[in-house]
Amino acid sequence: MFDSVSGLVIVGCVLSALAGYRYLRDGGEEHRRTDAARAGEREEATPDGGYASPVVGLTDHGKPGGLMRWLTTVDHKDIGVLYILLGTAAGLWGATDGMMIRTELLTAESTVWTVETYNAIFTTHGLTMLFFFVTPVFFGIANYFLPLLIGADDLAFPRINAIAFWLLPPSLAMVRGGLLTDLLARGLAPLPIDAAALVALEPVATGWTLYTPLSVQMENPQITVALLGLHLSGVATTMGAINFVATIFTERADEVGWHRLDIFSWNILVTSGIIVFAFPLLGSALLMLIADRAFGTTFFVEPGGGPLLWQHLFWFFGHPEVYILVLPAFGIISLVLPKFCGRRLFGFQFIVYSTIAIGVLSFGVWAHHMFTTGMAPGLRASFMAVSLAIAIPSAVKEFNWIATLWNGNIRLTAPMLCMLGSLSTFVIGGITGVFLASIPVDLVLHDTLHVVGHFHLIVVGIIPMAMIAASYYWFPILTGRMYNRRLAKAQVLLLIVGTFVTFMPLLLLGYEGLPRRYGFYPPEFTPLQQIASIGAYTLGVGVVLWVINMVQSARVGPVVRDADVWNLKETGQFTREWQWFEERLEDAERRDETDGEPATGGDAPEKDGPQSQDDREEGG
Ligand code: HEM
Ligand SMILES: [Cu+2]
Repeated sequence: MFDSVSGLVIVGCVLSALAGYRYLRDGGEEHRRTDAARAGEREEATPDGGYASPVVGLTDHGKPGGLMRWLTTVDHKDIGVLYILLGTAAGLWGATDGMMIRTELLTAESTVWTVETYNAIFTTHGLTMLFFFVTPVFFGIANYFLPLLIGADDLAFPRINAIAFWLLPPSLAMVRGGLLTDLLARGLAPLPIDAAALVALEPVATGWTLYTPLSVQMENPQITVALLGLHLSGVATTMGAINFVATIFTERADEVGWHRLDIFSWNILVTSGIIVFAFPLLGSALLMLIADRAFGTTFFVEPGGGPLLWQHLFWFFGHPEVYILVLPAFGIISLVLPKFCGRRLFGFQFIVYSTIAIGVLSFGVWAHHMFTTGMAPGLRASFMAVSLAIAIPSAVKEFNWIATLWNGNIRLTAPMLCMLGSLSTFVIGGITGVFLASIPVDLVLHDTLHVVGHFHLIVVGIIPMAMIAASYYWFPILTGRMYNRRLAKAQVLLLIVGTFVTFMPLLLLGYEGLPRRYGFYPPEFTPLQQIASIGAYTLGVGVVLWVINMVQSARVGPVVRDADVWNLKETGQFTREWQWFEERLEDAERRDETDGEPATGGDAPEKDGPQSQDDREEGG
């Protein structure tokens, strides 16, 4: 059953990737013409980003067409789109796992999936979401927009950028093997090929934290494959991060000094810094774990280093990882929020400092995941102190965002609704973290659904929300068209309601003592569990509506002709990426005038074309 549902998802992902590819191919045609036109006009690369550089093969011009273009591209915008597509597909896959978890939890008994399958689903859910959804999508957004924001031609190392991306699909396949190999083995069944080795690979069921001794003792050979896949994804992520650091340090336009670096790029810089220190450590720990499994070493089992060594190494990576996930989202919030308040970000400098402080402190709190392991009380208390301290820079951000809203001229557009949703879930998600950081509370709540509620309020309430905000905010730049605003608002509201309805009950279930990671539970917990599942389905509907809006609007949404879609010029917030877009539109217009063709060959009816004033001042 697990296999067939997931099989359907895979088929769905492949089909949507194909549809996306076809769309990109057609859209790409148009972009290429624009860039070629521009390259003809201006030979030199200009500092406001994304221009064709004279080096053939590194940017837009001289690209092959069709599939070859996407397989061989080293252009930051193309790679950005690839990252976003892969990350989104992985996210939808991981979300399907989530729905499957919540479906099992509708009833107190283990009725829908077997216990083994349930263990596999929550494991692959976590691994897929963390390693293949969140960071790839943010890397995609950063790939596309960071060079535009800082006035760079491309990333510092375009080829490394491409390699870093292309390592991800194989690592995803390795981590999600078991399922994929099962499908492959079934496909091979009619042929005279021995697929026994493939059949032996079962989905990993260790939990995303891969705790030893379980992850060493379990025989399933797929675990080793998945560990290698995770290692590979770590290599890819580290390469990407080094590239962002190098780009921000060396590729900024002359006029973009450190004091003028935008807030999104600051967040990507700090995130990349954390990655550079955290991921190699995970990589080493993974290799040691593989050695324990494959060669009988005892790094993480008795009588060697023992299971606690794994926990220390894992969480030394694991806690910084949660900030690797969330800081880019904070960056998007800080960038987009002021645009719809008609005023500058309150306390820009403090937000930058708080981001750096989080980056540093995030390496000093890992043992708050291990308060119940019996470590020395003095040590435990110091981890508690640093964990409470890390809430301060987080709170600084929240207060600065609220201050930005204060007396602002708020426009309730879809991206702005995402911001308001994120700000509200962050209050609860963040404060539950502070409670958990105090030892006496954590001793009671550790390993209960309360912890799951805490981090999901943040990872679901903020991260996809920021991504979706970005998808709407920059939709005109990405597609040249406008999304369906009504559908967008409805969709965002569903997500906000869905987040609270799904994860608030988990906080309560945890208080009542229900442990995490079980597919069955005492019947008295049924009502709250069912509410949570209804919330999850609401989230699901919200996500499907988002996908529909994206695909449909990219195909037939009204064509954007005025780059100031959000009326940013009025408040002096028409930032670089929009200026770049404006030039691109002007170029297209000039080109069409000389060609004597209408401004767009798109299939949108003429009357939908120009942005009307009402459209722009929506909600204002
Ligand atoms: C405001 C600062 C925060 C504090 C003080 C804090 C504190 C904690 C503590 C003490 C735990 C361990 C609970 C336990 O297992 O008993 C925990 C778990 C967790 N937190 Fe936070 N947290 C904070 C913010 C965040 C953020 C921003 C994220 C995500 C972006 C996050 C994600 C997680 C995750 C994923 C886990 C659980 C990992 C697992 O066991 O599977 N936390 N947090
Ligand atoms: Cu932590």
